[in-house]
Amino acid sequence: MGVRGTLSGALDRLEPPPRLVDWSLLAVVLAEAGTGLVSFTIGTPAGRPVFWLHRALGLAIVVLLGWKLARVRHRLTDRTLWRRSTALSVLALVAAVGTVSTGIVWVFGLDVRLSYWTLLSVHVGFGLALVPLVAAHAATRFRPPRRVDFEGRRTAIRYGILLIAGAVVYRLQQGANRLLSTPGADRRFTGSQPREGEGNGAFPVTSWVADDPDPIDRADYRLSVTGLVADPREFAADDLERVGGDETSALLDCTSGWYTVQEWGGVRVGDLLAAAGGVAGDDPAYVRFVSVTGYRWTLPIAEAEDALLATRVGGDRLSHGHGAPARLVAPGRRGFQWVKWVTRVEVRAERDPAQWVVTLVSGFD
Ligand SMILES: Nc1nc2c(c(=O)[nH]1)N[C@H]1C(S)=C(S)[C@@H](COP(=O)(O)O)O[C@H]1N2
Ligand SMILES: [Mo]
Repeated sequence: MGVRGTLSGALDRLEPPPRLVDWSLLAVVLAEAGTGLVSFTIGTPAGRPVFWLHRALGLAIVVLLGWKLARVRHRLTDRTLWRRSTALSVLALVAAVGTVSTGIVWVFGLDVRLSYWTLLSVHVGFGLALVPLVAAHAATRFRPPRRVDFEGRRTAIRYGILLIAGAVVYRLQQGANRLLSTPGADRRFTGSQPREGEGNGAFPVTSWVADDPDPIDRADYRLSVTGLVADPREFAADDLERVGGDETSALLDCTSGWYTVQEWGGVRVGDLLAAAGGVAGDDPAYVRFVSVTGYRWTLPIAEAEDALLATRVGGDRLSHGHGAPARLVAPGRRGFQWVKWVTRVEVRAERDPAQWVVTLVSGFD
């Protein structure tokens, strides 16, 4: 028996009962959507396990899908077996193959750009389409699992082996990246690829969805610092440069899959608040940064005070695309939280759950 025979023999022995394969696929797809979305909020290495889990589960999908296709292939190839729900099955299959293949290619560091879309954004698009498709497919086709399907320990062992195999393949893949020096080798733990160089021209202008304001006239620009501060006031762009003079090197990591390290210049937010009389009033616990477009993000106050309201990057004034006259630099946070074109800094008592929606719809009129 050759290597192939051994491998397919091992896979056969691992294969759970059909109903379990189906429901596992649904469960893993949901877990992937969950870990994928959560991973977007992670910017520090403590969150690494989320990325590992996402990749290992992705490999589990490959194996589960292989078993499933081997079982149902004839329903697609034999026309007499086509039903109305077959179209849905095919769509779900297309989305699954699209998600998995873009994920795998991305891990090797290849990127195909379709205007604003990186391969990672295409992966996310397929993935988000996959969730309702698999759910609908499950509703039309899946049979409820039975007690016997679970086979107790046997199932647990099978799934344990699958997950371990996923982790091993993941390590081998990392080794392959290094060995072949694919562009995937110097990705960050978030999967993002580096953009080298200094200043405005060195990294892409990226908006989360549709934010694209007209350039702000420097002479007319006012930043208002309001809320729970002793002396709410407005700052002109030149005022900001006077209060400022801070420099910090910080890493911007965009969820569309790139990162850059830049030298940012501007005002430490703690100093900005001090220039507005300092925090005052009941329970100043958060600072909200609001863009001219309405896009906004809120940070806990201690973190906000150490963040930078940047007016410069790489020694030059920020370009319009990068958020001139002033943008938030929030080290350890993902790029979408680094609000550009900030016109209001507001100290408040509450967090701001609506920001999750606002960042998505901001810019759509
Ligand atoms: N007002 C506003 N700020 C924004 C965005 C946006 O769409 N609107 N996009 C965010 C995203 S997704 C990223 S990755 C960074 C990108 O910054 P850059 O365009 O300077 O590279 O800005 C963030 N700040
Ligand atoms: Mo981003």
